[in-house]
Formats: sequence, structure tokens, C-alpha cells
Amino acid sequence: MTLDFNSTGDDNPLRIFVSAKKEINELFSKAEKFVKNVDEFYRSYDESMFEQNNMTFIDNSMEKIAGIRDVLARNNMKVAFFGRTSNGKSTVINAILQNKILPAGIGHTTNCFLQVEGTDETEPFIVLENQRHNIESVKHLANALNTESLGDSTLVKVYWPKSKCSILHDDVVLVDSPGTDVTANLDKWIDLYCLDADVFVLVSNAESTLMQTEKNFFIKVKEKLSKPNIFILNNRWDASAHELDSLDLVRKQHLKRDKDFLVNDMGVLDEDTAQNHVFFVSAIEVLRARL
Ligand SMILES: Nc1nc2c(ncn2[C@@H]2O[C@H](COP(=O)(O)OP(=O)(O)OP(=O)(O)O)[C@@H](O)[C@H]2O)c(=O)[nH]1
Ligand SMILES: [Mg+2]
Repeated sequence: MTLDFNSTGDDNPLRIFVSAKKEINELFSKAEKFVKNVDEFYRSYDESMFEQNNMTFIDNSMEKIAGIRDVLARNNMKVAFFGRTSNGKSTVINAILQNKILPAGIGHTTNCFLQVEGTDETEPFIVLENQRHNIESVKHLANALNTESLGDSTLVKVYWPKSKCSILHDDVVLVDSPGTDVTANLDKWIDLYCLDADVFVLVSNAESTLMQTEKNFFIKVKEKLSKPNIFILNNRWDASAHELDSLDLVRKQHLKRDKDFLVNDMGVLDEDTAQNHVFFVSAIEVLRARL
């Protein structure tokens, strides 16, 4: 099956994901009601009439279902982007959104968490500590973020008109982060922003290699989430493309290291599937082409 992300019909993969999530949510809602009924039934009699194992089984089931329901409660798909400073996380998100929404540039640019989601309103706005601020453009967003002395674990929600960006119609939420190398708050980040993410994207720099700081961050994520769904983007591939002689070799080298990380260090994928989780991209070129 070919996946057409530009499709506006029901075959759009993001729409399929969101509607599948809604259906699963309904199933767990029913399962929760069922287990509650059984629990009430048992409790309406003298508990000593039943084996303790049965009661424990019911309690455990209720706990498990509640946990799964929490994760499924959101009907959107949350995609979180991580990687070292300047690897191009914000540019990748802008390329996906086909708009220069997030500030991007050399040096350490993103200084807090930025969550982009769609709004039915016609003008963009941001919400910071429950306060709404109107913004006209990315320049205003950058200024607004710079004038506030935000901690690197702060979340700013960016609401961008769905009418200006097709991907936001499909309840996708994209989360940009500061570089994993510039913070002492990795544990806090994981608790605040990773536990409910559906997909993680590690934006790596194809001009160098996957760094230990990036790997360590995801190894920490894995300690809390049993099987994070991770994709690796080897960004800045345009720069490598100048070295035509060694291009194939460099690609193979990156692929080997990335697969090794996903399969052996993380243990989240097998060899064959890992191959489909590694990409070589030039966010800047895609963004330019899409503007
Ligand atoms: N050549 C090239 N430059 C890129 C590419 N993607 C991003 N850049 C440039 O790299 C610089 C950093 O990009 P950002 O998107 O701000 O990087 P970031 O990972 O968000 O950085 P922080 O916010 O500081 O963590 C910018 O000057 C981008 O124009 C790419 O694919 N190729
Ligand atoms: Mg950034």
C-alpha cells in the first residue's frame, strides 16, 4: 500500500491513525465499563465468598485499563522532536508544516518547548502560562519568546490556523524542543513531554554522527516508556551530497550506526523494521521547495 500524506480523503495515513485511535478508545471505554460492572457485582456480595485471586485480577485489570485509557484519551497524534542543538529540529518541523512557523537559526535557538497545533481561528496565537498572546508571524513569535525569560522546560503552545497548513487538519501535534545537549533537565523533560508522545523523531546531523548525548536521552526515555516509537532523520544530507565519491559509504555508515542504536542499544525494533525508521533528509531544501 502506498501512503499518500497529501491526500485530503479518508486514505490519508494521519486520518487513518486518528480514527483508529478513536475506535481503540471506544473499545477500551467498553472494556472499562465491563470490568467495573464485574467489580460491582463481586462487591455487592460478601468478598470472602470469592477467591482472593479473582479480586486481585479485577483490581489489576482496572488499573491497566485506566493507564491505557489515559494514553488514548487524546484523539490527536503527538510527535516530539529531539536532537542536539542546530541539528535542524525546528527547520524539520517547519518543512513538515510547509511554513516558517518556528524560529530557526544558527547557535542555540529554541529555548523552550514549542507545541504546534491547529486552530479553526483565522489568526495564529500562542498560549503561555494560560495567557493568550496574538502573534502575526514567526518574527513576532521569536520576539515574544526572547523577551520572556523562559526556562528550558517551559511549554509554549502555538496555535496555527488549520486553513494555512493542511497537516494540522488531521489532529497532529508537533513538539519542538531545545537541544538535548544544552540542558540539565532531561529527567524533567521526559516526565513532562515524553510519556504521552506517540512518536519520537531524533533529528541527527548527517555531517557528523549520532552523538552519545542523543543516545543517552532516548535510553532514559526507554527506562520510563517500554517501547518508544522512534524514527531517525539524518538531516543536512544536502551538505553530504557535495562529497559524491563517499556518499554511498557515508550513508551506509549512518544507517549501520542508527540501526545498531535502535536494535541493540534501545531494543525497540528488529533489524528489518529498523531500516524503515531511518531517513536521510535535507529539511532546508524541503522547506524552500514548499514555501
Ligand atoms: N545545510 C543545511 N542547513 C540546515 C538544514 N536544516 C537546518 N539547517 C540550518 O541549520 C541551522 C539550525 O537549524 P534549526 O532548525 O534552528 O536547528 P535546531 O535543531 O532547531 O536548533 P536549536 O533550536 O538551537 O536546538 C539553521 O541555520 C538552519 O537553516 C539542512 O537540511 N541543511
Ligand atoms: Mg530549534
